[in-house]
Amino acid sequence: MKFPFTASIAGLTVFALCEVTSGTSPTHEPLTQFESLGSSSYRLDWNGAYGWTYFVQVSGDLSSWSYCPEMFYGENHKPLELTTTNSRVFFRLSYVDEPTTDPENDDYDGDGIPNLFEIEELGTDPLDGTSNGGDSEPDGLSDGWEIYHFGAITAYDGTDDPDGDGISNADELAGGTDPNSYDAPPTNHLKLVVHSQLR
Ligand SMILES: [Ca+2]
Ligand SMILES: [Ca+2]
Ligand SMILES: [Ca+2]
Ligand SMILES: [Ca+2]
Repeated sequence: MKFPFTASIAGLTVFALCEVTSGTSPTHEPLTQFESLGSSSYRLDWNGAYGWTYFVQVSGDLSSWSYCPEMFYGENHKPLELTTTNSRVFFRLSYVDEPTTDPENDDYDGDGIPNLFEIEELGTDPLDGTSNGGDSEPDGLSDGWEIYHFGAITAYDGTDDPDGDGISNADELAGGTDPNSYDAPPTNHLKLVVHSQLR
């Protein structure tokens, strides 16, 4: 569901779209407010909800969108202030209504890369698991996952096991475990039952 609004400010036409891209409470879409701060600076604000996470995307043509490298969280979030010289600006506000207390380190799209790292370091989509930087080597590990964990895409391959826990990097990625931290293998308890017979 979308509800766009427009405003003309000093010859600059600014559009804002509020679009629901995730969540299960479409009846509680945040009411957006938009204002000019002068000198091509703008403030976007909305009515947030406790425990919810918000992402803001910006576009100049409604075709190419970029995430603002900042996370917004809860009812007392900080409004977004933006300066631009573009003749037209569009905003898209997305929210996730799954309650969380650690939105920056959560991984909403399940690609193994935390939300904040996606928007701040990689420029990938934190709400799209296929947006992970690709696999340019290729070694079965997404570039984004490798950069997050190893700082480079050439440090290790999918079959390597730098933490020595017997779980390859490819399996750590698939299982959502940390490739730099020893994960104890599952313990198989062998139960020995001895039957004796009294004569
Ligand atoms: Ca992610
Ligand atoms: Ca992603
Ligand atoms: Ca490992
Ligand atoms: Ca591990």
